[in-house]
Amino acid sequence: MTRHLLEEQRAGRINADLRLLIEVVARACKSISIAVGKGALGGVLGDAGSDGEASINVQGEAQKKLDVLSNEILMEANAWGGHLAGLASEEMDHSVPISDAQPRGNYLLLFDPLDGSSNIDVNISVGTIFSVLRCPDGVTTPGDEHFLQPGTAQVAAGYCTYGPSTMLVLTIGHGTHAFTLDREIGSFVLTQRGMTIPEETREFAVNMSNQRFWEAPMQAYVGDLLQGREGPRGKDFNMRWVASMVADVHRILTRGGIFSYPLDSKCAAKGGKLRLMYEANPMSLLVEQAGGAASTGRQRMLEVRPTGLHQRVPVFLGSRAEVEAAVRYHHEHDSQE
Ligand code: P6P
Repeated sequence: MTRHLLEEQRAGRINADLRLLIEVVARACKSISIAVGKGALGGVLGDAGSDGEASINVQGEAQKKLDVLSNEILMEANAWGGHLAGLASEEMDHSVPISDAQPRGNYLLLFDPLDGSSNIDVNISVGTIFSVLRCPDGVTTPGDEHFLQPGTAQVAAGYCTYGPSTMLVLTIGHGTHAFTLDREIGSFVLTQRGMTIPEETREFAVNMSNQRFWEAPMQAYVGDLLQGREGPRGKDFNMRWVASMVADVHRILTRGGIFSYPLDSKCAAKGGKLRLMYEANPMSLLVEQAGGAASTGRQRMLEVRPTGLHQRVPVFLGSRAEVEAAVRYHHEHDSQE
């Protein structure tokens, strides 16, 4: 990965500070991979909290021990990196500015330290998602408001998936590339340059148990998928749902598909289920850089104007033609209202 990033730096597509920041995050992901890989042997499975009291995060979700540990690993790795002005995490109510005692840089790092963590205890792939923004000029102690930049402002985005192999998938705005962790030498090795999502797909990823709660356009869209070749889409579809966004998105980046977590009546009041700043935006940049598309169903994801650090949005992303089809169902529905 170091060689790849140095080549990007020589080509003028990245500066040393951002290169070194990405390398700090990658090293933290290696540490998380080791902790996740120990499973029950590491004494870090199960819920966080003590005396039988669950630890609840800002999302109102029970934290897993590995959620807390992963967050600590990323915080500690970046505290003395010297490339950041501030950090924000799914696991923390507010962003944290780099203190005066620590070296400061010009970037803002946002992350979901361990997404899909409900899958940890059943040994299913989980992952770390991260997004990098520039700290606004003249701001030395950034607050939450300085993180509220649209996805188009990201200078880098990536995830690390802790699966059968540990893979880090990264974009700095010039394609999406995959690196596989060689555990014997402890380095991420470039294993796929220029990931490309097929334009068309026959595979969709959604949690079907929410079907009765979906909005009408989503009901119509998925209903037509399920009719297969006898229906208006004229072809049969397959379904996958890991319930770990990193695993589902990695499959789509690798072989195509559409991933959706739409609005439903359970989460509509919150704006959706998935978080914009450190789930939807980084994943959307990776997908667009691989030739795919990403939308809320009603607008391009990367153009959403953030209003809150933990803001939630509906998500459609993946094979461009299929995302456009899903968006058409929403536009046709809305235009008839
Ligand atoms: P559900 C994991 O908690 C997560 O945030 C994403 O990784 C995943 O895609 C989604 O929620 C799964 O949600 O409702 O199917 O459990």
